[in-house]
Amino acid sequence: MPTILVTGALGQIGAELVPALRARYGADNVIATDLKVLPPSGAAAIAPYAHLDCTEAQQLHEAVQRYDVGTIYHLAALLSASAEAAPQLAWSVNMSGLYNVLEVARGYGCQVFFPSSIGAFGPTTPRDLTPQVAVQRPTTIYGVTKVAGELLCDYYAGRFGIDTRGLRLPGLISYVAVPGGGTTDYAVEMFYHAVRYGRYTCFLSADTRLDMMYMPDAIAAMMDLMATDSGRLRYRNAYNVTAMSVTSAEIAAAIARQVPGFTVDYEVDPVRQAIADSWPRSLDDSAAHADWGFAPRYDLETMTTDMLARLASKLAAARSR
Ligand code: NAD
Ligand code: AKB
Repeated sequence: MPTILVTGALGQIGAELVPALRARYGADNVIATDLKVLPPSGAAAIAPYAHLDCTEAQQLHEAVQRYDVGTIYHLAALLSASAEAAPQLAWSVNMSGLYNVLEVARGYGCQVFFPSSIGAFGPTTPRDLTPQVAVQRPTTIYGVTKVAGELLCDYYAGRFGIDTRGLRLPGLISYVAVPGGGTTDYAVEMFYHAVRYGRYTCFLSADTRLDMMYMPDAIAAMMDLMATDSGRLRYRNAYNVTAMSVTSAEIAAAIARQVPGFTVDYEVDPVRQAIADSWPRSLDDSAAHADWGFAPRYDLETMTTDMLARLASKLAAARSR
C-alpha cells in the first residue's frame, strides 16, 4: 500500500494519530516527520521518523519521493495563541507549509488531510449551531490561515483533482501529549492540574462555552474521513465536527464529581478570552454525520472518567521512574 506521511507528528494530535495509523496500516507504512530534531534514541523510538520542515518545499519533495508517499496528513502549524504572538511566523508555517504540501500532492498524486478549526469562524458567524456553510471572517491570524487553507484545499480539489479532505476540529482534550499553544489548552490543563494539585487557575472565564472533543474521537474521525469513498464527500475544504459544547465551569464540575475537593478559580487572559469570544459556541456537524457517518463516542462524563484514569496512571508511572 502507498506510504502515509504525517507532518507535525510530534504534536498533540500526531502523538496519537501516528500510532493509530500504524496499528491500522503497518508501522513501516507510516512516516512520522516534524521540525524537531530528535536525538538518535528518540528518533529510533518512533521510527520511521524524519526531520522535515514543511516550509522547505524541497524537503517535502525529497521525502515524498524517497518514501513513495501516497497520503499526507498535514498537521504542522502554529495554534491560535502561539500564532497571535507571532503572526508573521504563523503565516509562513501555516500557509507556505500547506501550499508546499498541496504542490507536492499535485506532483505525485497524493491524498491530503488538512485540519481546519473552529477558529476558521469569527464574530460575524452565527455562534450557536454554526452551519457547515457560514460567514467566515475570523479576526485572528490563525483563523485567517485556516480559512485560506480551506479555500486552497477546495481549489486544488476543483482545479487539479487532488483528493483533499478536512475537518473543522474543536478544542481537543487528550492525555498523551500536552497541547501546543492554543486557546483551548485550558481544558486539557484543568485535568492535569486536577490530578496533580487538586486546583486550577483558568485563563478563560467560567461561562466561556466552546466545542470540545476527546482525542480518540478526533483520531477516528480523521481516519474515517480519509477512508470514505470520495463520491460521498460534498465538501473538500473541511467538515464541521464536534462532540460536546461545554463551558469551563461545566468541565470543572464534571472533574469535581470524580475528584472531590477539586476547585477552579479564574484569572482571565484578555488575549485568549478575545479569541474564544470570537469563536462558535457550538457547531452543526450534521453534514459530517450524513456524508461519512461521523459519530463521536465520548461525551463530557465518559471523557472525564477516561481522562482522569489515564492521566493518573501516566503521572504515577512518571513519578516512579
Ligand atoms: P501542536 O502544536 O501540538 O503540534 C504541531 C507540530 O508541528 C509540533 O510538533 C511542531 O514541532 C510542528 N511544526 C511546527 N512548525 C513546523 C514546520 N515548519 N515544519 C514541520 N513541523 C512543524 O498542534 P496539534 O494540536 O497537534 O495540531 C495539529 C493540527 O491540527 C494543526 O493544524 C492545528 O491547527 C489543528 N487543530 C488542532 C486542534 C487541537 O485542539 N489540538 C484543534 C483544531 C485544529
Ligand atoms: C486552538 O485553541 O488554537 C486549537 C483550535 C481549536 O484550533 N485548539
